[in-house]
Amino acid sequence: MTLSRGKTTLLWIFFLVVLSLAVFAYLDRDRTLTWMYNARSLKIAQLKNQTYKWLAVPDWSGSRQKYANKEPKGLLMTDWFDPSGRTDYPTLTSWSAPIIWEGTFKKSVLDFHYKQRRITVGLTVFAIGKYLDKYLKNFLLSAETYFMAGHNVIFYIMVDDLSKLPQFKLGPLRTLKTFQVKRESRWQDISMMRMKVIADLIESHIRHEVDFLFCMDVDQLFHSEYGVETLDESVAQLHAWFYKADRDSFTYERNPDSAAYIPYGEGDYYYHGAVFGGTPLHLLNLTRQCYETIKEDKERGLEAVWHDESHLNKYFLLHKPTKILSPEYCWDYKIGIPYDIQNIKLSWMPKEYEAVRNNS
Ligand code: 5GW
Ligand code: MN
Repeated sequence: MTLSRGKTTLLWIFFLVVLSLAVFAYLDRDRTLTWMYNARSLKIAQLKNQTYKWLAVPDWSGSRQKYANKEPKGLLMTDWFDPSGRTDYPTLTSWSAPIIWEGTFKKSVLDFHYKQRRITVGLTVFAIGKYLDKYLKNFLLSAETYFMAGHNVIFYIMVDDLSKLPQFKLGPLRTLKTFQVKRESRWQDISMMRMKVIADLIESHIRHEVDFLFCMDVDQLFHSEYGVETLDESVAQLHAWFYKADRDSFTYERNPDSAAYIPYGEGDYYYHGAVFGGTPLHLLNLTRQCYETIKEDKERGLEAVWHDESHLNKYFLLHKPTKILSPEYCWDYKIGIPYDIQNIKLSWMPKEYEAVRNNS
C-alpha cells in the first residue's frame, strides 16, 4: 500500500520534530547549569539596574564602557565555569553567584575571550608610612608577574612620600600611576580613608581608563597567576579565617547603633577587606557607600570593630557580590595549608605590628 502525499508530508514533519527535540535535548544535556545561568543572569541584571538607580553620576558617558558593566558577550557561564570541578566546598551562592576555586574555571577560554577584547584591569594599593618601605616593592614585583598576566594593567599607587617609591622596570603591558595622599595620624583612619580616596580617583581617572578594578592591601604577595577568572561586576573575597565558620562566629559589627550593624542569624559570608573588585561604576558605588557609613558612625562617636572591613561586609550583605573568590585568592600561611587550598594565588605577609603600626 502506498501513502498519500499528505501523509508522507506529515510523517516528514513528525520525523523532523523528533529529530530537533533530540538535538535540543543533547545540546541542553547540562540543563541544571543552564538553569543556574539563567537564574544568575536574571539576578545580575536586577543588581545592575539597582546600581544605576543608586548612583547619581552626572555623566558616565566619558567613561570606558565598551566592555565594562556587561556580561561577557558571547561567553556563557557554562563555557568557562564548571561548578562540579570542586565538590569539597560550595561553588555557587544562594543567589547563584559563582565561588571561584582552583579547578572550577577554564583559564584558556577566559584568557582568549578577554584578550580579544583588549581589556585593561586596574589595581589600587596604598602604601603609607612604614608600609611604603616594608611592603610596596615586593607587592608590585609579584603583581608584575602574576596579576592578570598577558593583559593590560594599570597600577594606581597611593603613597605619602613620592621620593621613596621603589625603582624597577615594568613589563610592556603594565603602567604605573602614583598619587600623593595626606597621611592620617590615626592608623584606623589610614585604612578607612582609602574608601574616599578610591571613590574620588575612580571619578577623576579610573573610570576613563579601565574595564575592571581591584583594590588591595599592600601587605600581601602574589604566588601564582591571579587571572581574569576573578573579573566580574562586583567581586568579594572570602576571609581565610572564616570560610568554614558558622555565621554567628563572624566578626561582623554587632552594635545596633553602628551603620555597619549585622544582627546574629544574618549574613552570607565573612568577606576580607584586603581584596575587593568589580567594574569602576560598581566600585564607585561601593566605596562611596562605605565612606558614607563610616562617616555616619564617626559623627556618632562610633567606630566599627574591624573598621572599613565591617562596613564592606554590611555593603555586600545589602548588595550581593556577583562573584566570590575562594580563600586561595588571599591566604594566610599561618593557618597552614589544608587539603582544600590547592593553589595559593595571593597570601598575607607576616606582620610585625610594632614595626609597622608605630607610624610616628
Ligand atoms: C598602619 C597601622 C595600622 C593599620 C594600618 C596601617 C597602615 C595601613 C599604614 O600605616 N600604612 C598603610 O599604607 N596602610 C594601608 O592600609 C596598607 O595598604 C595596608 O595594607 C592597608 C590596611 O592596613 P593593614 O594591612 O594593617 O590591615 P590588616 O587588616 O591587614 O591588619
Ligand atoms: Mn593587610
